[in-house]
Amino acid sequence: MAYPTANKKVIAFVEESAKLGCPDNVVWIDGSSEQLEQLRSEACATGEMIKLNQEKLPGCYYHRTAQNDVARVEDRTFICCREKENAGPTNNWMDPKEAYAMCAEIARGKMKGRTMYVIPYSMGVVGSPFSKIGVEVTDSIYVVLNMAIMTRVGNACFEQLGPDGDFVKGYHSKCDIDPEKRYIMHFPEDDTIISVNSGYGGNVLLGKKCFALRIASYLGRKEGWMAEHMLILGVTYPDGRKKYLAAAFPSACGKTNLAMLIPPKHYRDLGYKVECVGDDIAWIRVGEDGRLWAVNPENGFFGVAPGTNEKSNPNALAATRKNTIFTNVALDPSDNTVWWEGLTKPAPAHLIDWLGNEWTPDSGVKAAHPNSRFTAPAVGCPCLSDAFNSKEGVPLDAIVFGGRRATTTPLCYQSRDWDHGVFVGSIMSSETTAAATGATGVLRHDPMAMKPFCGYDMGDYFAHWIEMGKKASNPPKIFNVNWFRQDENGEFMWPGFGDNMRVLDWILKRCENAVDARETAIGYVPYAEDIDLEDIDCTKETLEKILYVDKARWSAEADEIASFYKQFGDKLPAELKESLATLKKNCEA
Ligand code: SAT
Ligand code: MN
Repeated sequence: MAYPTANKKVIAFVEESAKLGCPDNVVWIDGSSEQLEQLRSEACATGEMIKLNQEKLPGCYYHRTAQNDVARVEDRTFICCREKENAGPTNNWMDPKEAYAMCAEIARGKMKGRTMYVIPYSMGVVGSPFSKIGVEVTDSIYVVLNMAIMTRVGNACFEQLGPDGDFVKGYHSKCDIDPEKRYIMHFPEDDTIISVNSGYGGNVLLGKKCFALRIASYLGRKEGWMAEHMLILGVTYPDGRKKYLAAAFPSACGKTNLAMLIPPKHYRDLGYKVECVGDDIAWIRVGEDGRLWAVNPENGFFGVAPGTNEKSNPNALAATRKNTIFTNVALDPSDNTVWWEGLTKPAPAHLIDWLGNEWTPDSGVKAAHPNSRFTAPAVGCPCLSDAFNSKEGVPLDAIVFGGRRATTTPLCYQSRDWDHGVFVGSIMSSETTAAATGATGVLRHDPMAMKPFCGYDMGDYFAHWIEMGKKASNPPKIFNVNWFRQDENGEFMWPGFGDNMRVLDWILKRCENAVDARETAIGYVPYAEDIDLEDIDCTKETLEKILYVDKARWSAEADEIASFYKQFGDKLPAELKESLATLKKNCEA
């Protein structure tokens, strides 16, 4: 057949893949709207997708995954580098030879009776020096249509690649959606990803976590840049100045909400605006000016649906009203639209739940899966930044880390300097969420929110962070936030959402030395009077409580960190050891 590319490596990869999977046909995705529309009709004809009410939700579709396939599977995700040691203590490892052989055995012939689609895609604006090309083969139309939202798909990627360019290879096959044979395998030394027996987002949209974080973090270390699990947002001031920050939070901790935040009314009245550059992933480089510059390599949002509503995140909600794919939410059969917990109150009287069962508010189960998702094109977001398509990205003033912590970690604090900031990121811990399989609400260490996504030894990753600070003559300031403090009754003490603007405001003021801070055992903490409390549902007394640094708790935390750090052995940078010793000493003083 005639191929849409002369790139021999692409052709060889596709031919090998077809030999393994034995599909009935091979279809090359060209990125045209006609081809995608054809695939949508096909998916609707087979029941893989349902067309939603096209008046209320134009271009929107609905999909259910298998019941056993609703989240990332961290225990079945592997880094397959030649030396086990290079995967580090926080990753599952398998020998690449063994992993290739095992996957081939699992995947062999599993595309029989199916079509194999070849998706050329770009992470980042096609033609930007930041961008990288991938080719994913898959036997799932759902994957094609999601990739066409989340990445820049089509023949322009082949033009960019040229006859000899390298790309990240991704092989995905649903196989039998057998959870016992589900594997998400990364071969960073070969720029290769293999995903078998899943049809769920983070396991199968290989441009996202697999490429843009696991493979890219490995490439970043080799090539001197960073791939991070971070949103990127811009704040425009009343005088027109713009400032940008990147923020790392674990999955399902509100990155999309923060990235699309609407400031409180009195900020808006003054002319403050927040714009979204990205909600999940940042690729960061040192610019000629010595600052760190960030791009969002994605082209859409794969956001958590439950809790998204007109109040919590009107921008995300607006983005989902057009050309969106909904996965595992509930269907409202009265008008063929979608619903999820928190969308409206009260809940509709009758729905079809994410499992396809009749549902009423008395059913005693959730109508939408807690990790149900929307896949929405970035262009549909009303607060999308002008810089979204910028080839250079945006310069960062601040980097923010944050987790879900009921106690101990204050609302906000600033690190003393870059190296201490790396420490602050490395000691992040957070309560687990429904974004990954396993128990939720369990406190675990999640350095830089990268525990599930770092493609190499995390000790080396910390060292790479320290190194990046040395390479940047004017690096961003580093902060930590915690929106999730709870009182004795388990009630959240900080209202969060748009009110987080008040904390961002303090952070950006600190970046220009425009506000004082209190030096504490853990770093610089805001004075309560410097956090704007106009028209907020939070008293100064409560604010003081959540800004308080409890040395006894932090001393215990330091011991905990010491035992967490042990696993990194010699790879733990001296700078982090020093910061830990300082923390311990400060807590005893
Ligand atoms: O499922 S994804 O990995 O794409 C989303 C997430 O868990 O952050
Ligand atoms: Mn994420």
